[in-house]
Amino acid sequence: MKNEHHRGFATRQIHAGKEKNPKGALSTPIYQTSTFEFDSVAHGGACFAGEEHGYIYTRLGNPSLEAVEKKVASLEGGHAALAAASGMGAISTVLWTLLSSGDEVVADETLYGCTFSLLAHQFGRFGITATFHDFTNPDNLNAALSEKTKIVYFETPCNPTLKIVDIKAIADAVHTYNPEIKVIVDNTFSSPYLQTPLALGADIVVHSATKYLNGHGDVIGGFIVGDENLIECCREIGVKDLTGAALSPFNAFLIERGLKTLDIRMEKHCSNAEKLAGYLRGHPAVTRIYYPGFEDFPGHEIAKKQMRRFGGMIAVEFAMSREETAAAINNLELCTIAVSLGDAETLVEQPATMTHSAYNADELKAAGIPESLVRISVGLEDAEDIIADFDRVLPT
Ligand code: LCS
Repeated sequence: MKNEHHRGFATRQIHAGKEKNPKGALSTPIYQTSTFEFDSVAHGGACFAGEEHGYIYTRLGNPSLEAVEKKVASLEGGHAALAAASGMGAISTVLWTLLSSGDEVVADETLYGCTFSLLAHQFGRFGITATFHDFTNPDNLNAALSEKTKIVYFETPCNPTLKIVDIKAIADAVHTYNPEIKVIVDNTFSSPYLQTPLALGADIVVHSATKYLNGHGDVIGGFIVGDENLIECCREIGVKDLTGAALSPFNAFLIERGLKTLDIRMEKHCSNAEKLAGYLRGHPAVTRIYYPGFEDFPGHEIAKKQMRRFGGMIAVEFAMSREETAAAINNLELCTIAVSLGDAETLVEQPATMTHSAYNADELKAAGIPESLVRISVGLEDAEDIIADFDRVLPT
């Protein structure tokens, strides 16, 4: 797209990354191929001589992936992006690419369960340590950094408590301590429509594209966004040799299609969440509600500063036992009990037993995740119908 940097978000979500197709196809075709034809075998060390467009093998690159990579890079305001087979594929690819034995990761303590498990329970086997802290207090971060620190890692809003971390404050503090440390932000809960961490000083953004980016609950995918050097390393070392976590061309097509409506979907997710949160706040069965849009939510002012709106996620504690809560949730008819988030359907889950079951009881406590917490990914249905579903099952 010409003059891409001057175009608005909606224009870029539709047009960025798209190449003029030689056959005139409007949408990027699905290049469903594992390998690419060479004109001749390489000679004299000049490998890749046959593939004039630079495509060799889909694990290393493919036109369907390239189109969606360019779109995501544009939306996040990054130089380049790399598609991965899942959010965990993206996260493990960037971490394995950047870390060596003896290095240290300093992470926020509230993370998606599998990210936490990778850092807390798996990396130790390879001589990489991770320490976990509450990044809402900058003193915790400053005390944790050391000469071994290579990566500072966090989400905001955090999964599942919606805790808000100040991206600019953390990036500034880390880079003042040592500009070589890479600050990685998982932007899954916001999507680039609501928040762009690179513009606030982060070095790298990771995504589970399974969620809002694709938005239709039919794909597992992920992205890494950063400078060209980093993305090339992640491609040529990370995906190629370490993880092999390449996205399939068909899933690249679906994500590219989903992204064309990201802004209008996010607006509706945000509006519906606002309405549901407002209803739940006034309900006698609710004891605590976690929603960054409320003025009395810790981090509300930071969210206002760094996010366009407050997102489509809510978490709730009820004035009921864990069993009573489960019984009420099990009676929902419209809303679906399921992990994942960011889909058209409203999804309800219990982190302690589902998405965050990798945390043990002490780790849940340290991360501020109550065992009875219920997380709601507010969908795109009519808000009145979502509210009516909860109203029917909650005791008054
Ligand atoms: N980062 C965040 C913030 C996530 O919420 C997830 C998945 C991932 C990374 C990993 O992405 P995946 O490999 O699944 O594409 N979160 C999930 C959740 O909350 N429910 O189910 C999956």
